[in-house]
Amino acid sequence: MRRLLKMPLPSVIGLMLVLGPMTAATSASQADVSVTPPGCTSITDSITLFAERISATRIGYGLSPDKPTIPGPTIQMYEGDCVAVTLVNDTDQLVSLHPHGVDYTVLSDGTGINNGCVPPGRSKTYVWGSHPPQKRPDGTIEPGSAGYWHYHDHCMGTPHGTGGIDAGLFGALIIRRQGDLLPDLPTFVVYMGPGETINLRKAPHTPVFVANEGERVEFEVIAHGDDFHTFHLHGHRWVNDRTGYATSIDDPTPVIDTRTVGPAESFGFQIIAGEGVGPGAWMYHCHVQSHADAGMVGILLVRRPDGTLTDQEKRAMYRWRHMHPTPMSMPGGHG
Ligand SMILES: [Cu+2]
Repeated sequence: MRRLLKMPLPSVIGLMLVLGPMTAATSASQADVSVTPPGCTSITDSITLFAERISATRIGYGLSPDKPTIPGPTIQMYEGDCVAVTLVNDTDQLVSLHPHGVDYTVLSDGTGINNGCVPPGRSKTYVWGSHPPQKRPDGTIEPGSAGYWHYHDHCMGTPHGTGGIDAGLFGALIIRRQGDLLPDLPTFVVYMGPGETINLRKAPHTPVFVANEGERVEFEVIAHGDDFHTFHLHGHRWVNDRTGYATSIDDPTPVIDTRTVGPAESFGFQIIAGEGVGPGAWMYHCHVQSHADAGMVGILLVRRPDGTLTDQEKRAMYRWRHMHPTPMSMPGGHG
C-alpha cells in the first residue's frame, strides 16, 4: 500500500478499502488448495470491487457501488505485492474476476470449473500475487510479473464470460517493477472491443484523453472479442517492449507507432505528450480501415504546457465532433 500511494493516480485511492473475508473463496471441498499462492507470504494490499448494473445492457466494475466504470478501475501493483481482491456482486448475473499476469491458485481463477463465480448478492475474495524476476534452482530464470495486464469476468453468459465482457466487465491491471518510471497522469486505457468500438463506444463518443505538452503519459491497450486490431497513435512513437519507453541511449528495441492486439492481448507504453511535434488533437485509432471508418477512433488532446488550447485544436475538436455520423455506441446502446 505504501508504494501504491506514491503514485499520482486517483485510480489507486480505492485500494485502501477493507480486506474482505478470506474464507469466502474457500469451501470444505477445496480446503486442500490454498487461496493464497505459494509466493505470497502476506497480504500487502486489499481492494474491493463492486459489479454494478449501469443500464439494460451495461455492467461495470467500480471501487464503490455508485461508481461503476467501463473499463473498470485500473488496478496497480508492484512486483512482490500480494493483493486480496473482494468482488461484491450487486447484479442479477453470475459474475467473477479473472486476472491475467498475476500469480494465483485455482481458487482465484474466477471460473465456473473452479467454483470461482459469484452469485447475485454474494461476494468472494480472490488473491493475486506477483514476483520479481528470479533464478530457479536449476539456474534458469523465471520472468517477473511486471507488465500491462488486465482482468475480466469469466462467468456471465457463457463459461468464458462472453456476456460479461460484452457488458463491460473488464479493466487494466498494471504490475510495475521497482524503479519503473511513473506517468504524470492516470493511465489512458484503450479497450478495443466488439462491434468496432473503443471502450464500448464509437467516435465521437470515444475517450478524448487530455494532457499538457511535456507531460509523461501512459497508455494501456486491451482487446477482447473476435477481431484483431491495430492500435495506432498519431505524432508519437514508443518502444516495443515491456515498459514502452527506452532505458538507454543505445536501446536496440524497435520504435513503433502501431501495434496489433488480438483478443485478451494487452500492451502499454509511455510517451512525452507532444514531444517534438507540439500541441494538437492527435488521433488514436484502429488501423484496420473498416474498423476506423466504423468509429474506432479517439483523440489524444495535447494542450500547450500551460493547459490552454490552440486555435488549431479548437477547430480540430469541432471537426472531430461533426465528422463521425455514428452517434451509437455498440453493441447495445449507450454505455
Ligand atoms: Cu480494429
